[in-house]
Amino acid sequence: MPENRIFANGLSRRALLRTAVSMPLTSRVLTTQGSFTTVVDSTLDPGTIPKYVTRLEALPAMPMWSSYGGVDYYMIGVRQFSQQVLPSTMPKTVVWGYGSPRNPATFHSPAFTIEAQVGRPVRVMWANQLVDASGRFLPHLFPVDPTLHWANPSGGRQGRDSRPVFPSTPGPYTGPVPIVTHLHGAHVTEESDGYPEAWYLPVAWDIPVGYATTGSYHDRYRAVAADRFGAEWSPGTAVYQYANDQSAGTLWFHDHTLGMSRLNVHAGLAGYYLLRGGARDLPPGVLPGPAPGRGDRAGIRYHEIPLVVQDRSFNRDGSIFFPASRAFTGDTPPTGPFIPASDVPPIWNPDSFGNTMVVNGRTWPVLPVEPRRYRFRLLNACNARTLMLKIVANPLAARPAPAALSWWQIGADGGFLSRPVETDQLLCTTAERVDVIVDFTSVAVGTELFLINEGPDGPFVGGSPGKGLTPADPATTGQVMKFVVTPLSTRDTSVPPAQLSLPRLPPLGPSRRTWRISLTEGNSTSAPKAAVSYRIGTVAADGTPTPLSWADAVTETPALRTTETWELANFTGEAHPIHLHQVQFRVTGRQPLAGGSPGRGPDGGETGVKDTVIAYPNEITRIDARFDIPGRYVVHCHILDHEDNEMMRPIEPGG
Ligand SMILES: [Cu+2]
Repeated sequence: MPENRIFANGLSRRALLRTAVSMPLTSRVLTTQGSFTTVVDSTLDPGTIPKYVTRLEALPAMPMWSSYGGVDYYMIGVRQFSQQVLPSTMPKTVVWGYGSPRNPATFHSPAFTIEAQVGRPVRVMWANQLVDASGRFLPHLFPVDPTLHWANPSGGRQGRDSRPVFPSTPGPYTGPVPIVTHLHGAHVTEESDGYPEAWYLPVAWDIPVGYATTGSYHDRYRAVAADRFGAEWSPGTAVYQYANDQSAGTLWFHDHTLGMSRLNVHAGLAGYYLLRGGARDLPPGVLPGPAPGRGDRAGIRYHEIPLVVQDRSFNRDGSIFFPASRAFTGDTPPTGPFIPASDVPPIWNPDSFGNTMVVNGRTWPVLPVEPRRYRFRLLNACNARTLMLKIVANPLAARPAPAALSWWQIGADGGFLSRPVETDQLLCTTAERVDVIVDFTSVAVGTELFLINEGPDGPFVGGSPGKGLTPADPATTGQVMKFVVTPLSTRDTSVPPAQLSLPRLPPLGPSRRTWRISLTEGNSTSAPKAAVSYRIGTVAADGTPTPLSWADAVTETPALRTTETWELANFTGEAHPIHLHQVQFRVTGRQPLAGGSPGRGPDGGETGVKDTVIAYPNEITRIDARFDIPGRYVVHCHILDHEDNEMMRPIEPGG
């Protein structure tokens, strides 16, 4: 059976490497009774999905609830609904998304964009509305592994936010779903940061007796919010306030519930939060625009467009596929033993890769563009996939494909770079944002160009296409979207990117101390090549890693208003995108773990402020960060499958 055929039907390439080539098109799923059953594979062959038949959804601005006293107020619900993610000739997809309850048409996955201004606080009531029409809770769309250290509402107030103990291998958790929302990249006080243990269930009349309805930190932060900005948190909600006292940048929000983020985000809980204005933005008109704004009339032509890129696999009924058993990865015996008979979680898998590319909630969309400059805000919102993005004339060209147009990167994560960087290929791993200009000015009307992906169909270990890296399947995940050049409607008055002068980046000052962080993989004692967790820990004086767990005491207490270095020593075989909350940091360089090399400075796209950085295998990645708000925050890997299984640690700035 050809590789692509197997890959096309929902099995990851990693799984392929570890399973017999004669594997039938069936998969084994764990039933709710905890036993295995073999079912006919129901996944949709991505080769049967027509590409470039659906127009890109530009993602409108999220409507505001009200605005007074210098604060913008939003009420944002989380709901379940159907969306035409696949082309309109195919079934709709049940997703979760954010929206304004006053207008059900605003619910979308990914969310409509929150447009915020520097210096003007935004207050959001985040409401968990995952209930059906009769007020019953909705179970998760995907199988929830209850053996991780996770929110665990069924543990009650004593057992919530724990790793529960089971007498026999459990099936998936099917109870009410907790949510908690994190604004990624925000300079924010702790009660509004979306701490993983500050989750809450929806208000539903059938919540089982004895369940915890909130996480361990919810009550304490409710009191802090009431004290700090007078917000009342009613059941099923949390009210967060974002000061927006940071540079203009490309932020995004997503779910952060302990041990469930991979599932809640995969179901659709992600959206953009664009922060504009202030001293570190460019005057209006310099960059291509406009972007979608609140209350726009229909028919406006946008020249700044957010692009949220995600990989997904679908079932033939249009639903999103997510593995129901560790057998999916194929690195353990398919029938176990699993926890408690071994140390292998029965449902969690080490990395989730989809076989279909989705942009702004549509598979392989097409965007008509004029012969002018466009500003794109790119976000990799995949669970685990690293993207290498290129604009080419032939999407099926042999990899590495020749670029037809270059990217002009002007910003990353939390703000602008020190100068525009021209490049053929953008490397963008999970949670990273890239702010780019593409100049279509000289492209003939009628030309078709393609956004392709040359990143791997599996864990990223470094390298580039043709140099130690096998690019994604050119027929499926190797393609992302299409541009079609249409006649110019109005003159382009934006500044050509080569002539742009970007806002100056103030220096952070010298580093006063170093936090040495280790990244490690925990392997099973029964299946030695199988990862059963990923860890963030410390580094001992002799350079060896000390892996720690979410449950261990805080070991990093950065000083306030002081620049300090974080060394991320990666002892695993794959790259991990490491994210620090509260701060925008500077990448200062990388060095082999073994030493003996002078190392290298940051990549061209890392010369601005960042909140997520790629830590390559067998290297130490160095960043400088300056915290200035005391409280409890987290540092974690943004491969969501890792984050959910121990690759996250609490930190206490000022502690
Ligand atoms: Cu990781």
